[in-house]
Amino acid sequence: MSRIIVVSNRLPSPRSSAGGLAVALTDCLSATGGVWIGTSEDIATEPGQRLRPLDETESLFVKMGFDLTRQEHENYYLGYSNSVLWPVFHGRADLMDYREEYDISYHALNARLAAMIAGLLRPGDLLWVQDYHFLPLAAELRRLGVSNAIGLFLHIPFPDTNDLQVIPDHVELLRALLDYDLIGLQTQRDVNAFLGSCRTCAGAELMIDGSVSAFGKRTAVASFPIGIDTEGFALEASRTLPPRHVEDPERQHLIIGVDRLDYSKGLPQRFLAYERLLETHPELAGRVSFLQIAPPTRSGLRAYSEIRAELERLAGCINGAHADIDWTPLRYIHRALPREQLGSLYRRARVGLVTPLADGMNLVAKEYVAAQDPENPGVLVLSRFAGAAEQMTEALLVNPHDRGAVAQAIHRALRMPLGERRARHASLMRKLLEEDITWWSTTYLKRLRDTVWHRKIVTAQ
Ligand code: ADQ
Repeated sequence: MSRIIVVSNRLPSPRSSAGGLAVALTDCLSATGGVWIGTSEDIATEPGQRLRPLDETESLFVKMGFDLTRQEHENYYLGYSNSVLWPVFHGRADLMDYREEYDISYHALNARLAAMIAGLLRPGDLLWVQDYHFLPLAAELRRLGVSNAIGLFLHIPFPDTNDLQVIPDHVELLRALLDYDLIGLQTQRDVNAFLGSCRTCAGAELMIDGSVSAFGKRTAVASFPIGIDTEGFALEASRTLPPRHVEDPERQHLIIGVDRLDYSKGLPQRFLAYERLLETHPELAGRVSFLQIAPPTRSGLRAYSEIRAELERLAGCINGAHADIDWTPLRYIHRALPREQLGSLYRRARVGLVTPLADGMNLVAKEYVAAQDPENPGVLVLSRFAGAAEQMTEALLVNPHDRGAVAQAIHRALRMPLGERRARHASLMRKLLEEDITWWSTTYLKRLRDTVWHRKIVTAQ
């Protein structure tokens, strides 16, 4: 059987948020004796030229790491990946900080990684590349003569053409993407955006089977909405007791938000919507409490320290204006929580607030629903701009920029009759169970195999 080789920025660890991904891929990788490649946590003084096998307690697949130098961390990771691609792909071209040294480092890292991977590949191996850190990886591998099947899954949204064109070398990025056999995106919206950009920027031809042809190459493109380990998450949430100090549900309704601290997650807008709720519904004073958990990421980038300062200021203002001796309306926790605590907190919360301004999928929306007690479930208030909104139509869908509408949706969620809550939860859950993380990985890999099979037949004819 052919091995599966996964490449991702981070390697899976029980602590990392790649949790669901690791669950899904462990089975496929173990069955094929596969390899998972990612950056190690060490900083090297010289760019390494070899992949290093890591830690390997009794895992059935091999984890291999490559070290970044401090300069690569600055220029490739914080620079091109997170100051160019991340903001632009999330519709924040205004935050792009493009520098030539970032661009050079990004391409050099991908070329170096390609050379390391090429030395490891056997005929028949399938390569599955994860996310925006490695857009040119397939092109670099093809340059080295690698003809194995290579697929990409992009976890973040694909930008509209106008945004994409802000990146100086966007045509080169598109040209490189066409070296993948299959490009998987989160939503149909992303597929349309990608095809639109290929047409506008590269005069690409769209084929009847959904593939795209440009630069003399052809790539299959489709959406594969990522899921979670729905059953496992639901079971764990029902078994774990909520942490102490969470208020009595009879007295106070809990509203919860859980996000990495990122400007794409719409946190200031969310805080202001909550404030609007308190202003327009004074009878809720002392009866609701909003808990926002937002661990830091990518510290070192200005956009991230700015959003942190803004949230701290807003939280202070809202509590200053509305708190009472025995009531804190908003609690804001700036660190990660253990996953098992997260599940029981979700279950305890009457409202899940997931209101990003742009998001590839958003797994918190799915985890919140999976964690609910089906007999007495809470209600999900979900941004239409999260990829999850394409599937989760029974949530209360909102425009996160519209404070009044979000406040109204929270109010509606708090007052929603039990029958309606159960019905909405049941249909959301049906889909989450059907299209879970295992469905996602098997569907993607099947499509990748079929694509390559089809290519072989066409070439043979
Ligand atoms: P992220 O932007 O990281 O992922 P998301 O999908 O919400 O966003 O996943 C975050 C994960 O981290 C969730 O599993 C959540 O439980 C966990 N997490 C967040 N805050 C936490 C905390 N305080 N403590 C513990 N755990 C916490 C990217 C894309 C998304 C896409 C995913 C998967 O940006 O759009 O859904 O990849 O494809």
